[in-house]
Amino acid sequence: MKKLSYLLLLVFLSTMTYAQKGYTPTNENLENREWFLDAKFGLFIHWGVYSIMAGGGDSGVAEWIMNQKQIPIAQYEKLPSFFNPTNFDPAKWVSMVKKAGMKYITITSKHHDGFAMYDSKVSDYNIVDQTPYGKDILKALKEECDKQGVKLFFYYSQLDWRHPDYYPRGRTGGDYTGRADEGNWKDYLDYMNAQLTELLTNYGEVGGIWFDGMWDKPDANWYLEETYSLIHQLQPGTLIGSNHHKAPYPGEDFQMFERDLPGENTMGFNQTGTISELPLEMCETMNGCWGFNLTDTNYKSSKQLIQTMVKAAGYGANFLLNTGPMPNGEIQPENIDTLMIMGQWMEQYGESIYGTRKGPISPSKWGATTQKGNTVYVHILNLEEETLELPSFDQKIKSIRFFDDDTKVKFKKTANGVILQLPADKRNEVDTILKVEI
Ligand code: H79
Repeated sequence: MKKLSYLLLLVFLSTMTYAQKGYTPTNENLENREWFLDAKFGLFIHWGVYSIMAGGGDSGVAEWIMNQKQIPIAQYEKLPSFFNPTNFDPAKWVSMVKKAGMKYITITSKHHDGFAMYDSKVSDYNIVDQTPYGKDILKALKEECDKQGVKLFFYYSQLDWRHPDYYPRGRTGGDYTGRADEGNWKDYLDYMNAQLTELLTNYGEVGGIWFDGMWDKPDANWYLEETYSLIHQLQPGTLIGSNHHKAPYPGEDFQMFERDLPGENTMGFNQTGTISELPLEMCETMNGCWGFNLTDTNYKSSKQLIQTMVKAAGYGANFLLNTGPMPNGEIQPENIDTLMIMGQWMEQYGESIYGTRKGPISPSKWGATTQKGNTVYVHILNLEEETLELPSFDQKIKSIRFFDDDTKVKFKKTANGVILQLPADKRNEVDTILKVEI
């Protein structure tokens, strides 16, 4: 009887626990969170067999092409045999990342199409078994990252348009895929956990796991408890984040925002207004696509991207900027140009971004603030007037100087704070940075 009630309790607990309850991050994990907070700038990489399609002439299509063009699995499966990125040079990629001032890379290990970009033993639907290239690009990239001191995170899609056991189906990957109307959800989760185990066992230290796709089946039981504790058991230091567009669940180590600054919802799917106390990250595209698209030339300017990065830093959030490498293994030249400009900016102004935390004044239309110790950096991004009134800080202001030439900023105390004099000839087109000592 006792045994039965214990069993019932276990069953009850396993259906009720939705995430890693009572999760206490290890010291190593907390240290990695601090590292993450300091790092501020990373490269997101969306690369898969969809890259070959290059959007198919549709500027709004890339890694979603299978679903958007309703390509059955039986046809989509032909793609891997065309994937042969002979110009892939991980040393070049990582050097570019370093020159851009980025501290980490997050790369797609498996996207929604279910194709593994690494040597997976639990599924032969992977780059080693199915492509003429035949090599594990994650392994090569990780080796180079280790050499050059860049951390590597793995994106992993929980959603899968190909696996038969991803059933009942979610909002996407429907009948067109050609799968039978049956499947065992727990078997799918076992498969996913087995792939995650490979990623956390065969590639040395993994910076983090970047989950995506839970929104496809928002009401399913994802048994996050099992997945999150598995990951933290394998590598306690690995940071878990999930792009479920909701407030973080226990077991997650950072919170992410897709193509929106924290708290904003211009995309329509970042429904949660909750900004948690966890480290934050915003991801953004350089044009309108994540994967490589041949016709989407709607590139954001380096000025726009720098300003978004600065605003993200004003929220304390990292900026994870995406590129979709071409099927030949090279990074799009337009993206390299942008990254090099951002890298030059970071070389000059990185002091006001790296290692900072959000500043005393929340980001608003005119700009943002960041802080490191007794220095507050005021970033003026968008201001026509030659004066700016700042609310008073908690601490007394000792001095205010222009970052660019170290000259003093004239300011007047008011009832509410200070009014700064910002003459036009002292202004910087991208970001006028003031160094405030408190
Ligand atoms: O990997 C990139 C994208 O492929 C993936 N996340 C980034 C990092 C991504 N997939 N979808 N989205 C981003 C946008 C989400 C749209 C949604 Fe919906 C709106 C999900 C739920 C509501 C569209 C409509 C999909 C389901 C219903």
